[in-house]
Order: sequence, then C-alpha cells, then structure tokens
Amino acid sequence: MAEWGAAAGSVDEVLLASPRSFCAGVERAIEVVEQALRRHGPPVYVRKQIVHNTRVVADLRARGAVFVDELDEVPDGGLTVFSAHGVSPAVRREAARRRLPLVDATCPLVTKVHSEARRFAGRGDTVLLIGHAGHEETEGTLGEAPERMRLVPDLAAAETVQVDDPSRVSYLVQTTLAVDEAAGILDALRRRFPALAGPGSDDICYATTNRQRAVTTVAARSAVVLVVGSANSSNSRRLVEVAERAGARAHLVDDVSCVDLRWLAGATTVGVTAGASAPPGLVDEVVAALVALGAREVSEHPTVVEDVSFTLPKEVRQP
Ligand code: 10D
Ligand code: SF4
Repeated sequence: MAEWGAAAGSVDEVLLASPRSFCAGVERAIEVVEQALRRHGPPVYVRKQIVHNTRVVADLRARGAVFVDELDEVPDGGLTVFSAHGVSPAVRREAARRRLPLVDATCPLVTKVHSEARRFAGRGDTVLLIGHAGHEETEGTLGEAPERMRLVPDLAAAETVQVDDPSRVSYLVQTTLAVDEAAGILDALRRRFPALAGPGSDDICYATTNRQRAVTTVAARSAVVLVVGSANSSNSRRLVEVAERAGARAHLVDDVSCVDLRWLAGATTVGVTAGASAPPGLVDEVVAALVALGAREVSEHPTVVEDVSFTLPKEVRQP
C-alpha cells in the first residue's frame, strides 16, 4: 500500500513515444501465422518464436501454433513457418530435404541483409557483421557464408577482429541495434580498415531507427521510461538503453503486471514506448494503470509518421 501511495502521489503526466509498438515486419509475420492457421487449420509449426514477444506467442499458441526450436521437432508433412528473424541456408536446405510445406515469415528487411551477405562474401570480402552473438537474426545471417563472415559484437571486438585481406572488407549490421552504438563500432572498423565497404542503405531498419528517435524525445523529458517488450527482444532492449542514454531511468516490462511501483515513486513525468514486437494493447494497459494512479495528462509525441507495409508471402496471400 505504501508503494501504491508513493507512486499515486507523484505520477502526473504520461508522454507516449511515437512511433512505438508493431512494425511492418512483425505485423506481416503474425498475419502469416494467422492466415496459415485459418487456411490449413492447426497445428501450424513455427520454427522459433515468430517474434520475440511473450504475449504474441501465447496468443498464437492458444490458437493452434506449435513453436519448435528446430525442424527435427516438426513431423513429416507438418506446415512450417520460419520466424521473422530469418534462417540460415542450412535450415532452408533441411526443410527442402524433408519437403516440408513452408511459409517464410522472414522480414523483407532481414532478407535484404542476407542478400548483401551473399553479395559481399561472393566477391571475396571478409564480411564483418555488427551484431549480437546468439541472436537468431545474426545466426541466420552468418549462415550465409560462415567461412567468410565474422561477428563484431562490440567496440572491443572491432579493435581486434582479424581479416584475410584488409583491402577486401565489408560490413553489415543487425537490423535492431542501437543506432548510436553501431555508429561507434563502425567508426572503429573504418579506422582500422579504410577500404571498408558497406551496404547501399542502412541495415538498421526504419522501425528500429524511428522507435529509438521517438524514445529519445520523450526520455529527455521523463524521469522514468517504461518500455513494453519481452526480455529476449533485441530492439526493445535497445530502447531501454537509448532512453537511459537520453537521461531517464528506464525499465523493460512484458506487460502492466511487471511494473514495479517503486520505480514510479517521485516521478512526475513517465515516458511510455514499446518495442516493434510488442502489441499496442499492452501499451494501452500500462497507460490505463498510470491514469488510475493519478496521471492527469496523457500526450502523444510523434517524431515521424510510418507508412511501411509488406505484402504477405504468396502461400498465404488472399487471391
Ligand atoms: O529481438 P529482435 O528485436 O530482433 O526481434 P523482435 O521479434 O523483438 O522484433 C522484431 C524484429 C525482428 C524480426 C528482427 F528484424
Ligand atoms: Fe523488419 Fe525492422 Fe520490424 Fe525487424 S524491426 S521485423 S527488420 S521492420
């Protein structure tokens, strides 16, 4: 009760970062599973989490999606969906060998990075992938040319990574990294490899970039920022870090039940945003709770309007 009272006494204003929540790649990936369930009926097997969000996965599971770690858990003939984060060619080969009926929900902007990896490696470059170890997206991208690619997870690695021929080096970036952090790593790589070549357009995608810019704006005016998203969501975790660098205390919450009232004690202004895989309804619940605690004003803080959408894969497209 004391924690409730302290939080209730202080929260006055809620600043909503915009854009926030679902991106075009996540909307498409969820729609792929929904359409597959509608047309084929359950079970539909999904390799890995379709997107890194607990609620999205639980909802689809309740409707008949079966989430598996690897293809050997899919029975012969089982309709299979690849997650939004993409897969390596080895996984594609295995699906083809087993003749699994397949729908690929890989975000087209992840596919773009895979194409660049093939192009750079194919011309003989050592390809430096700035990204996080163990993440499904980087594992898939590295799988395009494992012998020619090196993962660069941080500045320390940028200072020490070895290449075969410094005149033939290129870089790629995981789509969900922090823009400022990736820029620092890239600077270090450019210093070491002046001939470093890169992609024609940024690999960090529009949704990642826009959500980071939006949270920076609200974090600068907030004591605390609540980021709705799951713990394994790279882009959501980056929003927490970016908000902290902009001067706020920031916390990642799967949903409103994860909000610790002690975080809010003494905070008059609370910023709210959500990662690209977090459903908008979860944000609404957080805002409703802040209003119930006594926030008098809730305002939107748009930085950019998004109008990106992707067509569905042909297997689940409406005729
Ligand atoms: O962990 P993450 O940020 O890469 O993925 P999440 O599923 O949270 O968000 C969507 C981003 C994708 C699919 C990577 F591009
Ligand atoms: Fe695609 Fe970007 Fe969304 Fe990832 S965060 S699914 S790359 S639009």
